[in-house]
Amino acid sequence: MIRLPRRIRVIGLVLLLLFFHQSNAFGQIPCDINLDGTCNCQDIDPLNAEIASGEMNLFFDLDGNGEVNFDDKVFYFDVSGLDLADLDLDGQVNFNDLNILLQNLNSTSTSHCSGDINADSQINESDLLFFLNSFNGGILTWSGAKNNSWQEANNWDPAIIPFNGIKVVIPNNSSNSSVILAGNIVTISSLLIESLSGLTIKNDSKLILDGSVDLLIVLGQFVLEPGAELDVVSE
Ligand SMILES: [Ca+2]
Ligand SMILES: [Ca+2]
Ligand SMILES: [Ca+2]
Ligand SMILES: [Ca+2]
Repeated sequence: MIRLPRRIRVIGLVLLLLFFHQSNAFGQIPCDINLDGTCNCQDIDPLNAEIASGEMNLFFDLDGNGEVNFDDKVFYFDVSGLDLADLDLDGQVNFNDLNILLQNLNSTSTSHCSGDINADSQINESDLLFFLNSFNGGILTWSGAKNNSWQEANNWDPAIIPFNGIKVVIPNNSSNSSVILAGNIVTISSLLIESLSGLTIKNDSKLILDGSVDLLIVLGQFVLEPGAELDVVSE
């Protein structure tokens, strides 16, 4: 686990305490925990690592509730005016951040700037879902740029195969608008098929809709081949 030198931690703690009692104690840059004059992952990653470790070094109890957990990271980003989905900390949530996350997907890291948004030392679909929810409401839209296969990332915008928690839209203005789901069991949050588009679930496949609102809206074609399965799980 990464730990700051004790002197810096003590100074940082004093300034954090001051900050919570006097809102401008950090001057123009409230996110600079290690006091090197800039705000970056050298400030955030020790917090990320502490949350992931499950330890309770109260230096990192930024919201002062006696526990160190993800809420403290949320608090840090809140007081710093940053977005949790802003991986490169440039003040914007955009494709640069998404590309960082996709490059590091399915790896082990405690770095926020590599993509561990939820501070559990893994960069995985949980972080990707968190990112997409902030980026575009957690929606993947069919483009059909390559062919008609659901399981081809390049048929989606952004180019990610839909996964659990994602809202899927198959719009009218797409290529290869007769989408085929074959050879897979897929769970998503909701599905919208617009009027000139269609989806066929092949006989070896299953689509599970597990969400809370607008789970299934079909304005176009929706074909379940004999043996194909559709499960609708309403929360
Ligand atoms: Ca700093
Ligand atoms: Ca806390
Ligand atoms: Ca950014
Ligand atoms: Ca993570």
